[in-house]
Order: sequence, then structure tokens, then C-alpha cells
Amino acid sequence: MTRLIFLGPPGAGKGTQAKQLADFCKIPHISTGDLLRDAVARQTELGNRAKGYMDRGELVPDDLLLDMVRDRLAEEDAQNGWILDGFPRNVAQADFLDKLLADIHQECDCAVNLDVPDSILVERLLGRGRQDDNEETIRRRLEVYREQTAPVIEYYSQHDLLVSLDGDRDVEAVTESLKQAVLS
Ligand code: B4P
Repeated sequence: MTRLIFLGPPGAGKGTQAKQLADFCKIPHISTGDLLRDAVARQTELGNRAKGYMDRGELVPDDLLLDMVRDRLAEEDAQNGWILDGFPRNVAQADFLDKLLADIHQECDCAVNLDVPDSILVERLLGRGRQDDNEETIRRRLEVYREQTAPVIEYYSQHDLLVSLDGDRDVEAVTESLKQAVLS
């Protein structure tokens, strides 16, 4: 059974690679960014509260997000494996996930970190053009990543669960090395 976490700065290719691998393994790709954007589009209470944070490139507060993750992991299709993309994004979320997985008798296999230089990240995100892909928000997302998400990499390294890969290659090359690193 495959249970993976995808880490890395915005634009590192988390979403791209997590989706490819989830399709390959026939398990759900659970992206907190996608779940939040869906809530924003549907104008749910969560979406309305999350929107401002996302537009500014800030993390959505944990108290808005954690129930959403707990509920998603409890769904039927997540009982045979999953790929979590963009979660956990701070150490408190990593602690929450550890406790949640222990409660539901699951463990994650590893946390994948994709390394890509900042200049390439900015270029990729500006090329994508999502609502939060403007220069000011991207700069803030990178700062937030360094302050709050980079310590999560250390967290998984200390738990001997970290796999770091060079994400500055074409998509197929990254997917190939990912499959070799985490599925063999
Ligand atoms: P996310 O949706 O997670 O957005 P992201 O960090 O920008 O990553 P994304 O997955 O979209 O990009 P990827 O690396 O695939 O989060 C958006 C917002 O939601 C956050 O700012 C925050 O407000 C909120 N949020 C989400 N999770 C949260 C949490 N846990 N706690 C609190 N708040 C949370 O890269 C995408 C681009 O790179 C694409 O255009 C792709 O085509 C390109 N690309 C990928 N791989 C490439 C390659 N090898 N070569 C060239 N281009 C490549």
C-alpha cells in the first residue's frame, strides 16, 4: 500500500508529480490546495474564509484546514493508499498528521521533497498564471515556505522518512526517478 507526502516549495512540481504517481498507483491524489480552491469556487464557509489567505500567499490557518484533511482521509477511496500534496505545510500540521494516522492505524511510507532553485520556481509559476501566481504573492509564498514549511523537511528527515529528489529536470525524468525512489 502506498502512502506518500509531497513536500517542496511552490512550483517545485508537487502537484504535477503527485498526480502522475497517484494515477499510476490508482490511489487518490489529495491536494489541500485543490480542496481549498474547490471550496473557494463553491463559496462554502471554509472557502470564503480561506480565500483572502490564499490570495495573499499566506497559509490558511490550521483550525480551518485540519477537519478538511481528517474528513478526506476517512473517505472510502483513501483506505488503500493516498498521496498527500501540500500537506503538512508546518510542523503543527505534521504533528497533527502523525496523531491522526496513529488513530486510524496507518503510517506514511515516506515524504518526498522536490528541490528546485528559486529562479526556476518563479519562472514556472508566472508561466502558469493561476490567480495566486502573480509576482507579489509568489514572493510571499516563497517566504512562507522558508519560514514555516522548510522545518517540515527537517521533521521528516529526523523521522528517517525523507526522500529528496532533484526537481529541476523535465517532468518525465522527475517521474522516473520518483518511481525508482519510492516504489521499488
Ligand atoms: P498549492 O495548491 O499547494 O500551491 P503550490 O504550493 O503553488 O503548489 P502546486 O502544487 O500548485 O505547484 P507545483 O509545485 O505542482 O497551495 C496554494 C495555496 O493554498 C497556498 O499558498 C495556501 O494559501 C493554501 N494551502 C494549501 N495547502 C495548505 C496547507 N496545508 N496549510 C495551509 N494552507 C494551505 O508546480 C506547478 C507549476 O510548475 C505548474 O505550472 C507545472 O506545470 C510546473 N512544473 C511542474 N514540474 C515541472 C517540471 N519538471 N518542469 C517544468 N515545469 C514544471
